[in-house]
Amino acid sequence: MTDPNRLRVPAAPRSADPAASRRAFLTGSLAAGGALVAAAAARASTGAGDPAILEIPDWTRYNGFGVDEYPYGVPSPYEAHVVRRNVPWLTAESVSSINFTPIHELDGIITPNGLCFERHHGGAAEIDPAQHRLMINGLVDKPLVFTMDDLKRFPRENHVYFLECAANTGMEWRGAQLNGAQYTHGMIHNVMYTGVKLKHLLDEAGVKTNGKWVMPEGADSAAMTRSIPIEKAMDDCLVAFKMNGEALRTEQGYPVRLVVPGWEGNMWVKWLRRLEVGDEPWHHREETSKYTDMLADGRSRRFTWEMDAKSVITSPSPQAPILHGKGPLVITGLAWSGRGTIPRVDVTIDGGKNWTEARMSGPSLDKSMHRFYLDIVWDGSPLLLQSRAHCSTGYVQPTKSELRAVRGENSIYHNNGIQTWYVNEQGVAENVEIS
Ligand SMILES: Nc1nc2c(c(=O)[nH]1)N[C@H]1C(S)=C(S)[C@@H](COP(=O)(O)O)O[C@H]1N2
Ligand SMILES: [Mo]
Repeated sequence: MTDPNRLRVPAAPRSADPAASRRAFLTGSLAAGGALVAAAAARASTGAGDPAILEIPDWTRYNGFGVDEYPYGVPSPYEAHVVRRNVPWLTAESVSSINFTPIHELDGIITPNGLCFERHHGGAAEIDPAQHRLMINGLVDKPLVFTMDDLKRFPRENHVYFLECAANTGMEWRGAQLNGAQYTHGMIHNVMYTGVKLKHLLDEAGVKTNGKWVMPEGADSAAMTRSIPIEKAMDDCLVAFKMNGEALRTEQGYPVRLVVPGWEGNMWVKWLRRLEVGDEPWHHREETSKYTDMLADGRSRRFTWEMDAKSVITSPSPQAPILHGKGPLVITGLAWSGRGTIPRVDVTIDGGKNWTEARMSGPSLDKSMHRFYLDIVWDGSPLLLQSRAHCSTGYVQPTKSELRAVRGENSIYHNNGIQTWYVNEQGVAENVEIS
């Protein structure tokens, strides 16, 4: 374990929003933070004498802001700390970098668009949709070029899928590293996509019998390319233009991205401009070799595209300590599998001596995140928290040592081992490893 304070989250930045600063009378309580929350919870049990209930607050005395203050709504200024965060020392520059979804602050299964982690190799391209085209060429009967309007005339579908970068949890291969679920497990998001089945577009072009691979290419400066077997392309891949009902965000590939359900994020080419059909994959392309898992003997695993079942407790966790002391405690987390659904998650509070089946809540969708809860009464003694996902295929999430026994220590990608958080008597949590 490296210095647990290294990634301690800075205090919530004040809102830069002018409407909020006009209401400067609010800022006194804005700065209060966690201590106040804890105090308020303690008072709730006794009730009497709480000024917050006895006195009329300012927001009740005066009108709030009018309907046109925010033509596009933004979160409450009190939620200003709930943002994507970067780990500056991980990458050299922000255009070829990664940030992380604040999963420790979220609930349910849907990631809000503005909080979806970003991974770009050449920055986020800003594309005029009217000028954008998608071409299908290579081993097809009839090469085609689609405008965005053309794409929107094909039958559409809606699906909720998680996208996980293969490098998610990659820093944890050799031992506990980063102190927060956002950093250890935040290279993931889960949104509802609206798009057209890739199969419809390929059928329109007519794939020749020797067309075995589809090679998507992005319009960004990285011109990212990957190779996808034709079976997957014809199965459930989508050419998507909406996320959670609205247009894709620029950083998620506006105006159109490829969705490759259950498979590693690298294949989900953003700013999609071309799909070349070929008879063999683009092995020589840099990105294909980069995302290869190294085994202990130096050999590499090839074609490891599916994301195996995985889970993490999002709260309590290092960035989401227990602030209210002993008593009722909601333990919650996320589980997902690139091969199906998650019918069951087990949770332990004693480092694996006893496991309890968690309560699943919310939709259980194929290749989507699942939400689980374990509601306990905390006696204030230290906890060793772990969660273990069961995939609908029967596969069970392995421990980190089980994973290392098979994969060695030289990997970065596809780390789906069981995560442990140690919570002390004060409710402070940290990233540890116990097996
Ligand atoms: N065109 C293009 N597509 C891309 C990338 C890129 O750099 N350029 N990064 C890939 C990687 S490695 C991942 S993990 C996902 C990240 O998607 P997100 O930014 O929506 O989280 O996009 C993939 N698609
Ligand atoms: Mo990635």
